Amino acid sequence: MQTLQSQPSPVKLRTRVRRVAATLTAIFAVLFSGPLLTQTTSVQYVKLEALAEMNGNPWSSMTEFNLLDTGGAVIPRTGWSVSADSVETQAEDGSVANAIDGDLLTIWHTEWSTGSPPPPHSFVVNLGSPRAIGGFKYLPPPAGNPNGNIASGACTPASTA
Ligand SMILES: [Ca+2]
Repeated sequence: MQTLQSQPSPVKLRTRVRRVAATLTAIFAVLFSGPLLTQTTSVQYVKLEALAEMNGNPWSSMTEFNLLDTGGAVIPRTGWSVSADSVETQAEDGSVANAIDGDLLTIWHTEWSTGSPPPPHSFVVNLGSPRAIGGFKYLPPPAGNPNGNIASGACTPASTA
């Protein structure tokens, strides 16, 4: 009787990818996260502005984006809407909503197949209603394809989308 035990099922592979991604989350979240540059009591819109990519490419991308409350806890993303200055829609699904879907296998990516607009790139969150924000966490694209990994930028309250 043959056995295929050495062949991981797609489900197992997906779980492994998620474990690796979760580990990377802990590492990279430290590299680019922090308090909002301008402290305010309550904001409805927050803008992440990407100024440079780690390899000098014109793109920006991210796997997940979170905001923290003033105690450092992750704020639930229920009711959020997000927008960006550029989104790749032709060669891959680089939808901006991919950055807040909780899926480590989906990313927001700026346009690259029919043009590559240069930075700065902006990613704006509308929280739906004002609330106190203490910081943010940026999860870059998976290590296997670091295109768009934001090397420098700023996260600030924004007045509108
Ligand atoms: Ca995602």
